[in-house]
Amino acid sequence: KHGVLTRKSHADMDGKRTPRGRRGWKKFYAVLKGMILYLQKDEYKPDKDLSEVDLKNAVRVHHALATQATDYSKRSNVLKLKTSDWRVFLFQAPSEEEMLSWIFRINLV
Ligand code: I3P
Repeated sequence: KHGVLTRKSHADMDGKRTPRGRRGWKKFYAVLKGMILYLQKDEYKPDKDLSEVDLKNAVRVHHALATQATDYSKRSNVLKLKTSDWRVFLFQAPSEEEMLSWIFRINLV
């Protein structure tokens, strides 16, 4: 699955709150491949190698939990992703349908 997702980092590894200055929203082109959610700056191109930044932004979604971010009301169509190393991300999808589809696909991994 792939598509545009806008990310906010809420907690870093071990659940520590992401500090101010790194809590902003950032738009990515997301690709879910195997157990990894790749977050790339540009649209996915099959024959292009991932940059160092792309690799740093990639999130392992094995044993992660995706839910609707019902406690976050500033934006719509936002899902919350908790990873197995206790990071927390919010991802805004372009529509409710897309948000539900991402939640379903991430939780299948
Ligand atoms: C954050 C940025 C986010 C905001 C966050 C700020 O600043 O303005 O948009 O979250 O508020 O800390 P920075 O880019 O300097 O990290 P919201 O859009 O959800 O308000 P927060 O600290 O209350 O999460």
